[in-house]
Parts: sequence; C-alpha cells; structure tokens
Amino acid sequence: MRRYGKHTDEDDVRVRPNRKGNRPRTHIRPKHEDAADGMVLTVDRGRLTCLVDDRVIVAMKARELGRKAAVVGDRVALVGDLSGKKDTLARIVRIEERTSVLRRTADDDDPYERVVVANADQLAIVTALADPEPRPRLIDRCLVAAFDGGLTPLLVLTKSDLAPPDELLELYGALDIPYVVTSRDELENGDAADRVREHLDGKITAFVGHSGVGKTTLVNALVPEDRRRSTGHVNAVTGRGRHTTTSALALPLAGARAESWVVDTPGVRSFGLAHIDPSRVIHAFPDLEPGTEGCPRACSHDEPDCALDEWVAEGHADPARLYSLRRLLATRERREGD
Ligand SMILES: Nc1nc2c(ncn2[C@@H]2O[C@H](COP(=O)(O)OP(=O)(O)O)[C@@H](O)[C@H]2O)c(=O)[nH]1
Ligand SMILES: [Mg+2]
Ligand SMILES: [Zn+2]
Repeated sequence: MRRYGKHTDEDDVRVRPNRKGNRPRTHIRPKHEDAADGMVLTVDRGRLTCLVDDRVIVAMKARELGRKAAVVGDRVALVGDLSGKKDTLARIVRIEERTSVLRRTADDDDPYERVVVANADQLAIVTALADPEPRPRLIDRCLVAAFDGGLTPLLVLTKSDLAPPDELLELYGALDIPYVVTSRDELENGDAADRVREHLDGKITAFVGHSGVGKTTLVNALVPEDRRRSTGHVNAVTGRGRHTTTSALALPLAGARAESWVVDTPGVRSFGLAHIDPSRVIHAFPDLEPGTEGCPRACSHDEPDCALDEWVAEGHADPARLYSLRRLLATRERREGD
C-alpha cells in the first residue's frame, strides 16, 4: 500500500546537514516571548487565516519553521501586525504540539500524505444514503483513521429523503458508534442542525466524507452566515465571495455551551492509513482488547493463532464485534475503491 519507500511528509523534522555534521540549527529560532496565541481557521495558497482573541488575522509561516506546515486547527504563535486590518500580514513563528492529526492519502499528483486537520477531537463521517451511493469502505477507512488518531467517530447519514438508513445502520451496529440521520426537510426546519449539534458541544469536530454528501450544507446549517462572515470566511480568504471547499475551514459553533468548532473539509477520497498501529485501533474496542493478551507476538488478529477467536468463543465479547474489528483492520491492506 505504501508506494514510496521512505516515508516523508511535511511534518518530518528535517535537519539540514551543515559542515560540522547533522546538528540541528536550533540557534536560529528566536524566543518570541511576546507572540500571541491563535488558531488556524483556513489555509489558502500559503496565506493562513488565524483567530487571535476576537480578531481574524492573515498570516504567513515564518521561514524559520522550515518545511513544517501549519494546518487548520493548529494552535500557533504569531508576531508582527496583529491588528487584523486589511492588507496586514502577521507571521506564524511557532506551531504548538498537536493533540491529533488527520491525514489524507497521497494522490497521483502529490506523492505525500498530508495532514488536513490538526487537534480535532471528533470525526464526523458524513455519508449520503443515496446520491452519491454510500461507500462502506470509505466509512471503514475513516473509522480506522479516527480510532488510530484518538478521535471519537460520529456517523452522519444524510439524504434520508432519498433512501432509508437501515442497511448501513445494521452494518455499523456492532461498533456502537453514535449516529445522526438527516433529510432535506430536517435541514430546512432546523431539526438536522439541532440533532447534529447535540454531539458537538465542547469539541472540535472535523466533517469528512465524499464530495457531494452534504458536508457544507450541514456546516452552513450549523453556523449562521453572519457568524461565518465574522470569522472572515465569506470573502477575506478567496476574494470570490464564496468558499470553494478546496481547503479545510474551521468555524465557531453558535449557541454551544463550551467552545466548539466545526471543520468543513474538501471531499476526501481516503485517509492515509500507512502509519496505523493496530494496537491503537484495538484500543477503541475495550471489550476485545484484554483478549489480545494471548495473541502471538505481532499478531495481525486475523490469523489462526489469534487469541481473539477463543476470547469470543468463551463468551467475553460479541462475535459481531470481532468481525467488525477484523473488517476495519483489513481496510489497511485494501485500496478504497475495492
Ligand atoms: N436530497 C437531499 N439533498 C441534500 C441533502 N443534504 C445536502 N443535499 C444536497 O447535496 C448536494 C451536495 O451538498 P454539499 O453540501 O455541497 O456537499 P459536500 O460536497 O459534502 O460539501 C447539494 O446539492 C445539497 O443541496 C439532503 O439531506 N437531502
Ligand atoms: Mg463542501
Ligand atoms: Zn490476535
């Protein structure tokens, strides 16, 4: 699955060799003790829109950060003109440690996996029940990415006016994932937003899914236009008066008790699963995890000696859970379209 021998992405710490060897060039990083804290809301061709206090500020990455890219959701430190006035440009001098990352896979025209969202707590996996048809493989891959990254998954099944949710809900039933089903009518009368909002309080939620499933429609229903405008999203970034969902976009949720964010993302084809550690995925299955103690070393959990079969046979866990776990682990070896 991994087509490139050595893993490289923009997060690798690159140490430029100098004449004395491989010593990192730490001395060039100034302290910037007076820097302000901000959060990256969107990125557009090297310009990063950041929220600092209540001001929306456009910034560029300082050269000293090297190849490390700041992405939506990143907590950053900024210096320079922080007024947020038109045509000003601040500098991002530091990217704080991330609590989570979501990567998308390498594309044909871009050989690197890239982080799309940092610091999200929850992954809302948006799937249309029809138009476009649901793709369980993509849902599985999103789930693995969520479990691996320590994000809580939420299934959002849209367009129930076009097809019923029963089959999909049955397929994911054993995983016990919270879900919301929405329809065109419920979007219009506000019920869809209300029901999704119940799952968003106090969290940063990234909405992912195939293009056309209704992510932007839902995010717009959650965040009223004046609020989108006040964070500079309507025209400050693209200048076209409309966000085209070519980059992820963080929006503050209105009416939430605790600070909550929703992150709209462009249609992803898949997530990078090259770095997935099966033990982190199993961690999301607390009923099965203790059963792996009897497994052979480096067990794939899908081999004859795997102790999980016995664990389930002894009645410690539901066989459907083991089946689901194995299906998820197997997605790592498959391409999304399979
Ligand atoms: N019938 C129906 N159409 C929907 C629903 N939600 C969104 N759509 C439509 O699906 C299309 C794609 O929506 P969009 O939000 O742009 O999808 P995105 O690519 O995931 O952001 C638009 O024409 C929406 O009006 C729904 O619940 N039912
Ligand atoms: Mg969209
Ligand atoms: Zn095993």
